[in-house]
Amino acid sequence: MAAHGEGIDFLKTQVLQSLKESAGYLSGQAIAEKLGISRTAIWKNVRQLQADGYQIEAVPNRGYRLIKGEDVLSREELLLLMDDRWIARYVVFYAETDSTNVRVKALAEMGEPEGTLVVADCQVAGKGRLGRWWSSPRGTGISMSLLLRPAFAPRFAPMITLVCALAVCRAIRTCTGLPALIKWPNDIVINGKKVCGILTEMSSEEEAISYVVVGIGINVNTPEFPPEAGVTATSCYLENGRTVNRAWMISVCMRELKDCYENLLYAKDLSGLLDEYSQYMVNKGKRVRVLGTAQAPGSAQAPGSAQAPGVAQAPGVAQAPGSAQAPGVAQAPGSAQAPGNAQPTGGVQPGGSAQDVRDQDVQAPGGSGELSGVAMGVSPQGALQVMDDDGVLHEVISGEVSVRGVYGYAE
Ligand code: BT5
Repeated sequence: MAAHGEGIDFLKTQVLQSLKESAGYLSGQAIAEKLGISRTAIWKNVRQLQADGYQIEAVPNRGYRLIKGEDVLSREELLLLMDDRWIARYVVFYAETDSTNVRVKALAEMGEPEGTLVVADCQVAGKGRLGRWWSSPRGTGISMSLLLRPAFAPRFAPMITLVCALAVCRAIRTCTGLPALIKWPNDIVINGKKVCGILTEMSSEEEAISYVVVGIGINVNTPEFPPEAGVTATSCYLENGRTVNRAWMISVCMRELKDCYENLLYAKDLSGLLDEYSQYMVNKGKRVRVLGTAQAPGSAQAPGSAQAPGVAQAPGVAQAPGSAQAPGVAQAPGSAQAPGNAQPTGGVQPGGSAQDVRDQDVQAPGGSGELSGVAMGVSPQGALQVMDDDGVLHEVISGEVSVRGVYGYAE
């Protein structure tokens, strides 16, 4: 079986489904007859489900009963919820892995199809942008990466990060009722704190995309964060005190992502999604400080030429000198395109360093590569539109945005 077949156990999925459909106890005999297998096989599968974390009562003469309301993340749980023809059609699940982005890149290199989804209950080397890390403790959050193979030029790929953010924003709102907002380009925030980060990596040659990996980390039921995550991290649970079934939230994310991504594929820009995106922009109408921008005053962007930030070049891809890496997207220091050594490149940092500037509440000095002004919205190509204090409109095509009042800092 191909890599996406790892751990496939249709019987286990069917046993789980039978238990989920039953309001009360279900006898081993009844399940055995329904599925056409022996009672011993049923017992073995129930044992495996229990080992996966499901609480299943086994009472003599009555049968099995699944205790509902728990949040077990398993491949079977995901398969029961995914029914699309392409998105998440193949699901690989890890109880623990290094990074789901690393796993998807390996699958992409093996030729796995668009829509392949890797989900992990825990990441031990979760990646943020620019070599930063991402906290993904066991049993609490969503760590997932989706393989895409869009048939458009590499310069369009960064818009995928934006449509993905919109999809996740919708999904969090649907599943929790919380007022999730988008912090252009990569983050989702709730009440001023970061609940989700997105890491998009691309492998391309000349004018063709080989693949794009969209990595999404959502803090769902996380009760607390390590101090290193900073005061800016939050989870859905911390915001409303309720736990959410992560498999369900993943399935809603996939449904919304499919909708947004197909919209992008059709339009080749964000025009069909801009109104909604603007409505959810936490930065809109607020002062932003943009560091390390590559932008032309007066928005001198040729249509279709904007390179939005947040897409890193995936490993093992020969880079023609001066070709595929678009302006405004810097290669992090020491990231010499060695296979297996991709460096995320979220934007050009002053001096080439990968400093995390988000917590600073500082007015931009307005020097080279820095811009201070009011975020007006996003262009159809995904660039952040910033009006400076002289009334000049800039289209920011790369960099990181620091917004006053966001991440828990008072206005
Ligand atoms: C991001 O980077 O926000 C992108 C995070 C992407 C994570 C997903 S999980 C699935 C897939 N597999 C991976 O290996 N990665 C992707 P960035 O904007 O650079 O933010 C990273 C910074 O956020 C860190 O330096 C910490 O300060 C902080 N941080 C770490 N873990 C956090 C968490 N769980 N929640 C909020 N902030 C966190």
